[in-house]
Amino acid sequence: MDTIDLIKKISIIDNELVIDWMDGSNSSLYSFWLRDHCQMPESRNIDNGQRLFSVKDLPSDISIEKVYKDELGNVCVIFQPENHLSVFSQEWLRSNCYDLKSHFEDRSEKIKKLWQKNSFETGIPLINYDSINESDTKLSALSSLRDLGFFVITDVPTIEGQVLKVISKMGYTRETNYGALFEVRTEVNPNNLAYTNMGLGSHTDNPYRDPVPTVQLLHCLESSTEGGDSILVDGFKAASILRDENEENFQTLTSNWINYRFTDSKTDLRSRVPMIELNDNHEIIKVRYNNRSIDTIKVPKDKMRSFYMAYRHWSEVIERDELKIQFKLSEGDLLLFDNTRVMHARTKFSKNGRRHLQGAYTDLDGLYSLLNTLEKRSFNG
Ligand code: NM2
Ligand code: OGA
Ligand code: ZN
Repeated sequence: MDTIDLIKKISIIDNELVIDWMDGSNSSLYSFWLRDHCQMPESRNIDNGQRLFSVKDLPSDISIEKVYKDELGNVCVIFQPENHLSVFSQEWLRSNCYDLKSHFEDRSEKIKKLWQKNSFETGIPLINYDSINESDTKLSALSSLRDLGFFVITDVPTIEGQVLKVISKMGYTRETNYGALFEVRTEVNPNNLAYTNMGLGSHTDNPYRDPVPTVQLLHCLESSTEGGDSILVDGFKAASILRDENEENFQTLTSNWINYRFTDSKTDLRSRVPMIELNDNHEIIKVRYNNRSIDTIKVPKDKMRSFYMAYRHWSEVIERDELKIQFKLSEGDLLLFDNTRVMHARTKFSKNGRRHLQGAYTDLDGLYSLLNTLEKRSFNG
């Protein structure tokens, strides 16, 4: 046998496959789960690995009749009443068993490196445009996106539309009513306060759109005004501070959903979502907040007072100086951030001089897919 034996003993107890691992741990795998995860060619397409049956096609009274190791060390299981043979490699069982390995998770606060102002004493994550096509650069940039929620690309050619070229190197553009790309500069009669010289408080973009664009890019083409600094706040860190300071306020914002809305002459976008969203383990997975776009607040009458207490507390936490990193984008800088986690803001800027950013949206699914692929490749050498 050329593979390392990971399993000391296998047995069947109470319709579960019980594995005593060499390292002293144990697993107990339910018959139905095991049959459903059969890896044989009649259960999975050989080429793409996709499952060929529905769980309803399995008999409801599945049991494990027999289990043994073959000469290669694979675990062979006979299921009744189908008399079905499934062969599992030991490695597959070890990396998939549900009692030792937790579920895949890339959105939760649990797997992120939460940060605040003093977390970046050695600088923020920067990538140079010249190396953007290299796998190692993409891997480290996208790891920063997953772990910290943002990175900055420097020396991006200051050519109109370049932000879309950057997206095309990593994923797909998320087109919206603002266009495939949007011009962030002072306009006459703007449909959005982003298109003025006003300062903007900490916010996430488009909370009135469901699903929200999950990644935002801002590419600086011109920057000669006074002010107009960029500010970032880790929304997950802010939400965790809210929870530490007042758990009830935190609960209030996760459980009372509100409406956001954006309207102009051609558009009426509406959503009903929580400001802070949790997963099934009560971990923070998403923040949505833009004070400019909150529609009439309608929460149950008996919740209104506590809602306002929590909402006010939250709006104060996200503006704390100790949470903010502040920097000025120079011409050629491109800021990319997770719009479900990192809140952004800007300081007001002078009317003299010019400030022109081109913005666009993309989504985390495509970027994380590339990251997962690059990680697998670098892991396998
Ligand atoms: N812009 C820049 O989500 C928002 O309304 C913020 C978005 C107009 C695409 C501004
Ligand atoms: C935006 C925005 C920030 C800036 O366009 O969504 O928040 O720096 N702009 O102008
Ligand atoms: Zn914005």
